[in-house]
Amino acid sequence: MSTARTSCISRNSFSHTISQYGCSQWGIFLNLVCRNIATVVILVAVSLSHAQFERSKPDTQPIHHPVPSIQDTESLAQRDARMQWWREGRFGMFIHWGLYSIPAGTWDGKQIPGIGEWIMNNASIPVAEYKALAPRFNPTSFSAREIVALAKAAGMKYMVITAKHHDGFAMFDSKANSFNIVAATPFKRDPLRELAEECRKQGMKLGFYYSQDQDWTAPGGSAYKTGNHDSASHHWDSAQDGDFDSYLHTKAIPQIKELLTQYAEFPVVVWFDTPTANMTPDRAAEIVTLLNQHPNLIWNNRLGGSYQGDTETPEQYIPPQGFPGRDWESCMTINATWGYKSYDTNFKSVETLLRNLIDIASKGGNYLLNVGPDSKGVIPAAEAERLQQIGKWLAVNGEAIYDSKPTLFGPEAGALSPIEEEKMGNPKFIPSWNWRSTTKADKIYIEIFTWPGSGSFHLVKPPRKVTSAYLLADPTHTPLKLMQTGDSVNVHLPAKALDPIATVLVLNTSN
Ligand code: JFZ
Repeated sequence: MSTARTSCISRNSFSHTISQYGCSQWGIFLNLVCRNIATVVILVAVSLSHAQFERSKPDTQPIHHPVPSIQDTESLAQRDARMQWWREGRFGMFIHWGLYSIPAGTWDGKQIPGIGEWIMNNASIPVAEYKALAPRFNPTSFSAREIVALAKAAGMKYMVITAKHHDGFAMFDSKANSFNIVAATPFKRDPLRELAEECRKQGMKLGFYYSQDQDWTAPGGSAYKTGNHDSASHHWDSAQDGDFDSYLHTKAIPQIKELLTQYAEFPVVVWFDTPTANMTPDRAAEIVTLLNQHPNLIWNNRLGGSYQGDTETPEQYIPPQGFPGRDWESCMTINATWGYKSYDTNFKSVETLLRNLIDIASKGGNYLLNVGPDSKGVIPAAEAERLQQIGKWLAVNGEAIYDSKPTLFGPEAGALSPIEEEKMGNPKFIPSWNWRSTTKADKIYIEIFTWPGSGSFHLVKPPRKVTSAYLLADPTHTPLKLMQTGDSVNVHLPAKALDPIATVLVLNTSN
């Protein structure tokens, strides 16, 4: 189902396995380079083949699918055209929003450990009790206009919202199943329709997350096992028992059809999740038949049934070397939960979030950063503030991120530890946070995190000829003094960084 270089969701077990990266030689090389040079000069760039960061046709073997998907049949040029906006966009907003924003991490007076949107499973809430949240859901402060405007201000180019999460509650107007926000709540509005309208107005792309396999309130829906739940069905309430095919045919497939047809040009992305053994190739093929009717659609690698989709979806981590030959998107929380938890104030700093974005861009991936609106429909202020700050940086420096190509170097990202190991026994990747690099046809960008005390940035054997240099945050783009000696280049820098988090050095280059 997955190759050595793809992350895979293990079937029916709540453990996310990251398989080997197949890069031990690269790692040894990194180690040698870093140990010998980093001690002498902190900011040294060593040229390295950048082929490992480039995106191209998947390097995986074609798999026989009951129904060929768009990825199986299209040409490389068609794929490039289909993926273009997504590759250029680089930065998206993930929105986890649903009934779980009401308990917000607390059930029966007890704080329930784990991610907020899993509360029904983690607290073994009976179906009837969970469904009773719907009449209490009235998020009257929800403003699609404000949320889309926030995403824009953050410099995000697309958003993906939970249309239905594992709890089975549809956040849209569904005729196929009445457990939805229009039919079962006093709110009666369709947030997906409102978001679609605003995205259209404000020039934002919109995608839908849909939990196609796990559904904890529909009879026959799957569940991952937690706690003492039934060892075969993983259910904790007999109301969950039933036939998976009838769940698929009466709820999931009809709802996916609704999502694909009710919102005009949207969704442009469908984000599936947590396939279990129930999602056989034949069942997944029924969904693929629907997806194939929307030839511009982009969908992820979590459908199941051996379909690999368009995008790898590393969750809560940045793959040290990206995913060679694959498009990929790191999805990450802004605190420690996806769905709102009232007491999770473990917010990442703007510095961490921006470094993540830059790190991901330098490795050729996208960053899908999550927000969790509360039960009134409002994105917590601590989250909104951070997004605004990221947007301020991008307003100045976005040129280095959007539509950029990965680094032409490589070792600046860090190295595999010669001693420390991951859980799986592979050498642990130790990131380095001095700088990253992104690339365009005639420019190399160096995003500098650690401002060199030496007063200059030193490049050994730059992969292209450097003709001039300036700082992106300098409004006049005043040329910086260049010193070329032998096969190295020294760029004179001002004494102080222009931005406390990342100052972008632009090198004009010719081949
Ligand atoms: C999944 C969801 O379960 C989660 O609620 C959230 O939507 C996230 C973006 O995607 O996260 C997972 C998926 C698989 C595992 C853990 C979390 N796993 O296999 O351990």
